[in-house]
Amino acid sequence: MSEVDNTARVPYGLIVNGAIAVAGEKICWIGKSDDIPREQRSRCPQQIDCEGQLLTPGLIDCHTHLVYGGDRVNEFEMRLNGASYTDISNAGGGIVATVKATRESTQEALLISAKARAESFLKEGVTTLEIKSGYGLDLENEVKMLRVAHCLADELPVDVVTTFLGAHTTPQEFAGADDDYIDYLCDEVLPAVMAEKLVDNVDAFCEHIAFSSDQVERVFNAAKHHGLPIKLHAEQLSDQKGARMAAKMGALSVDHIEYLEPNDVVTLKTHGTIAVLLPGAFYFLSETKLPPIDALREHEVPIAIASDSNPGSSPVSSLLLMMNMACAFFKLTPEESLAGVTVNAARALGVDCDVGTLEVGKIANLVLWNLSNPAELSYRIGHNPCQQVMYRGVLRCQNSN
Ligand code: DI6
Ligand code: FE
Repeated sequence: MSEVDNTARVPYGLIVNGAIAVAGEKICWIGKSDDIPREQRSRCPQQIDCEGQLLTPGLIDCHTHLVYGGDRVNEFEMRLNGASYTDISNAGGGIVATVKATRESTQEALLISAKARAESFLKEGVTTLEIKSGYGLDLENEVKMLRVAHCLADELPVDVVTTFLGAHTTPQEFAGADDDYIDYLCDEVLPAVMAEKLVDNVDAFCEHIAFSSDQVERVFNAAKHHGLPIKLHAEQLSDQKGARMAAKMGALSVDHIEYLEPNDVVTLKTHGTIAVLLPGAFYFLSETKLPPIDALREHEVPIAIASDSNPGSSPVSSLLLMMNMACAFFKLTPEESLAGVTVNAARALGVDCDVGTLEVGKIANLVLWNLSNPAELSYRIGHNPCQQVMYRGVLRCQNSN
């Protein structure tokens, strides 16, 4: 997908018989292979014949909870025996169960399990992963989770964007004192993770089982005080008007949004907020309420798609599967689906200056697929056509690909 010529919209921005030149870690030329200037050709010591196959930007998963201890397979069974996600959460399971397991895990153990999950995404051409905290919920354990996310970036050929999600739910030691917990996050935890340079963005869970719009607003004001961009888990289970509040505060994205009223979509457009759809959670929680897709299209709100990879509501390790589910459940077109894990995912993370499209000056994160029609990326289920990945101008070796 390269920059699209405004005069004639080309589906997927596809260049047929295209070529791309890379210098260092950046793209330095892109166009028709017949047009490649001689000096560009001679500048490239290595030439790769892609044999007419599809080349896309590296995929971006802009919403994951990849670092956590334990699993929640028992809750999966409970739900299939009649309990709801909200019942389990209210009975002390749900997010707090994973908080307990995460607090009991060492940094090393968390790294091993998160690395295995990350590798599944990398095998499918993911070159940027967002990773949230939010299963520590105290200073020591939020720091531990964020350090693991940074270790993943050091150990794997992937860019990691970290998001502080201290306001995921109220931990047991603050039970009945949600506002005190919000004070603690704003006054102690956020300044400390900032001082250690561990966070890029701040997120929160605005829901009846988590925090009110007013409480989230306090966290967002603290984030702004530190100059951090904000995003929100909004309208996943009910309409709390969180998305509207977040957009007005300039949020990069609002995520889930099944219960967002179509009338509120215009606020996203006005403030440049991206809609992030999470079909894995929709599917795994047997949700039936669809996000307001028609209104998003009507107001031209960019749509991103992500895995929400987490043990409770979306135990997913495949972004290609999310592309298929976005088409199957939300009726996105395969073109919208690919934009959802590339250009719009980059916007949802505020990294679109560097990645998300194939353009001169952007980082050379490229995926070569064993197919020629881009719609096939969304079409097959459980099939991985990823053939080769270039990360920051360097070919990933086959076994870490
Ligand atoms: N919404 C989600 O889908 C995840 N967090 C959130 O706020 C699920 C978290 C979990 O169930 O562990
Ligand atoms: Fe989430």
